[in-house]
Parts: sequence; structure tokens; C-alpha cells
Amino acid sequence: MNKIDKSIALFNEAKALMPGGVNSPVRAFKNIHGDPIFFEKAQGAYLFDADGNKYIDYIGSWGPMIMGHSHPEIVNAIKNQAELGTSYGAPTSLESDVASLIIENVPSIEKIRMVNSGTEATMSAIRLARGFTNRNKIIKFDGCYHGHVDSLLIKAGSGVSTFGLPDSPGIPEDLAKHTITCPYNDIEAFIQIFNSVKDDLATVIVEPIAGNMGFVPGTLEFLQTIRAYTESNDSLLIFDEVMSGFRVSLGGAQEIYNIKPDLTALGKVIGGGLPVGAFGGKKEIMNYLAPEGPVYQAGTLSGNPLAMAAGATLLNLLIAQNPYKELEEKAKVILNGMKEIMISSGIPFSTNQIGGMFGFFFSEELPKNIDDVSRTNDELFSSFINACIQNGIYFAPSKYEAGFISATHGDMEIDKTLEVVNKIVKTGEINK
Ligand code: HOZ
Repeated sequence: MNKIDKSIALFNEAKALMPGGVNSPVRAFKNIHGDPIFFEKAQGAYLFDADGNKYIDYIGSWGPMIMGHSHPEIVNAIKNQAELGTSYGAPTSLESDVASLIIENVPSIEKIRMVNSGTEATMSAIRLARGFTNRNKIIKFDGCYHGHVDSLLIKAGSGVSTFGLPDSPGIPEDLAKHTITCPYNDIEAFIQIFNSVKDDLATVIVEPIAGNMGFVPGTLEFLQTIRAYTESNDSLLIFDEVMSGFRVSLGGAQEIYNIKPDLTALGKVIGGGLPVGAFGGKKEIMNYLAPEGPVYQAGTLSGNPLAMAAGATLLNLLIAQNPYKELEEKAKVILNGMKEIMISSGIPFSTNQIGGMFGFFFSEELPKNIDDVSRTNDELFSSFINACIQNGIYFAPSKYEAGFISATHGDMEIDKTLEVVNKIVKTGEINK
């Protein structure tokens, strides 16, 4: 069992300084009734905490650490760029390097704009969609989380579900009324809702592979239906690939499903671990952005040279090594092993994975939407995650989040993970 006295002291100090002691709610471990771990360094597949404990990391900063923490080429790229300057508030060729790597690999993106986070990417994509179509309404799906954008913080997943805050206070009713929500993976409900708002429907936004209600991929038929209906109505389809972009395959979910959205939001991986977001799509739509078009969007740190240097290095590594198949195989070995241990002990357990993203649920059936996820067993989840963390395995501290594996997770880490899971189940720690 790891001792985490320093983490506890640091959390107490942080609580006096920041709401809940954190800068992003899920990190507070509130819903698993645990103590958050404070980290000091990370290397490869491992995180190291303030008390000197070592953890096998299955969060990987929620995606970007796909080639492992502190990858030497990425660290060097950041160091080299830092010596040349950290921000100019003016263009660099690095922005075009990242833009062309994205355009070459993501099927629907012809032009792109860099921003600083996934939230900024979806927020700006929505504004562009409304400006381009001259319509107001948005359809979003229950349990999809598109960052903390006012219009999108309605029946959202991730921390919003973790803390049971379906509609955050602070969002004017006049704005919220333009967002219509629909159950995920429910074609009939979508068609009905679509028909009721189609005249003023600017856009439908969806996580094609949802990573914010646990890991729940959209079905092919569901995504094809959304594409067909939006196209026939001149409403734009936005794929939020902030989590899945360059994480499930080079071309993201849109490559896997062979569906081209009009706009795509990206984040996380394209910054190599530095704060980045981007949105891109068809030229005629993107050219509607200022300074070429009338829809305004701007940012001093957009296309920041440090972030672009890190992002370009990571994207080049991914293109050279194409690790996705291998990542999926490794995730499968871990998940199948966990499932075998759980099922043989009579614990309901289901799993899923694509590329380097995965999910597991304490339920017999794999969830298809957020209602299914909310019905999975909370007590088993909390006690399992807390026990894993105490034994050096760091999984996401909420059942509404996905898991991530890196190229640096090898046989040793996989074996250790299964050994710990086996111990937790066999000694009854999972029921504490
Ligand atoms: N909501 C984020 C992932 N889906 C978690 C962000 C964080 O706490 O770092």
C-alpha cells in the first residue's frame, strides 16, 4: 500500500487556495471518495508522486502522452524552441508545419485554425457554424462533453456527470434554449428531434467516439444517420475529436468510420502535452473566419511556438510509427485479463477499446449511452480505483472518463497491472 501523506498535505494546502483544491474538478477524486495524488514527475508509462511512489499511468494526460511521458524528442523540441523564444504573438512556420501534418492526415480538414484548448475549439466551431449557416440551434448528445462552453454545458459528460451537475448555473436561459439534447446512439430520437428543429438548425455536434461518458463509441449507423440528415438540411456536422483525434488512429474517428464531418475540433494530442486546440474543415467554411471572413475568433497564444514545436514532433513520431494497432492489442490484453479475473469472481464487468483509448464498466452489458453508464456499479468502481491507486496503478478517477495506453506500456507494465487487479479482487479489496 502506498503512503500518500505528502499528497494529502498538499491537497489541504491547495484547498485553501483553489476551489476544491484543483484547477479541473475530476482531479479532486470527490466521487470516488479518495485523496488526489500530487505528482512531481513522469517518465514513459510511469508517474511519480510527491511521496516518492511510482504509478503505471493509464490516463496519459487524457491522451497526449501516447508515446509515453517525457519523450526525449518532444522534450528536446520544447527546450530548443524555448531558447529561441516562448511566444511572439506573431506568425511562425511551425504553425504551418502542424497545420499541414493535420491536413494530410485528417480526412475532412482542408484548412485549420489553432487555438489553446479543446473548449476554445468547440466554442469557435459552433460560432463559425452559426455564422456560416445564419441559424441558431445546436443539437448535442447527452453525455458528450465538448468543454465548458456555455452552449454545450447541457447534459454534458466528464466532470459535469461526475459531479451530477446536468445544467450548470451561470448559463442564460436565452442561450441554453438554442441547445437541444438527444440520447447518444439513439437514431429514432435523433430523427424526431432533428425534424422538430431543422429550420433553424445550425449544427449537430457529436463525439463520434465518446470519451467523456467512459469510453462509448458511436455506432456506424447512428453516425451515418447524423451525417445524412445534416447534409440534406445544410446544417453543419461537427465531430468533436478532442479526445479521439490522433488517439484512435492517425485520421481519428472519422477515418475509422469513413464519415466526413464539415468541421472537426481537435486538442490534446496535437500539442504533444502542451495546451493546444484546433478546429478545421472545409475550405469554404473555414474561409468564413476573420480575417478572410466575418466570423471573429482570435488569441495571442494561438499557434504558440512551444506548443507547435511539441505538437509537430509528436505528430511526426505518430506518422513514422503508426502505433495504433499495437496500442489496441495491448489494451485488449489488459482488458481481457481484467475481465477474466472479474468474471471468475462473479463481478459484472464489460470492456471496450479502439486504438489507444479504452473503457471498462462494472456492468454485464457494455453501455451504449450515458444512462447505461450511470447505472453501472458505483461502489465497485470507487473501491476498485482507490485500491488500484494504492497499489500503484493509476486509472481515471471517474466512471465518466476513458482510459489511455501509451507506446511505452510493455509486457512488464501489463503483467504488473493484472497482478495488482488479481490481488485486489482475490483479497476482497474491491469490496471495501
Ligand atoms: N474532463 C477532462 C477529461 N475528459 C479531465 C481534465 C483534467 O482534469 O485534467
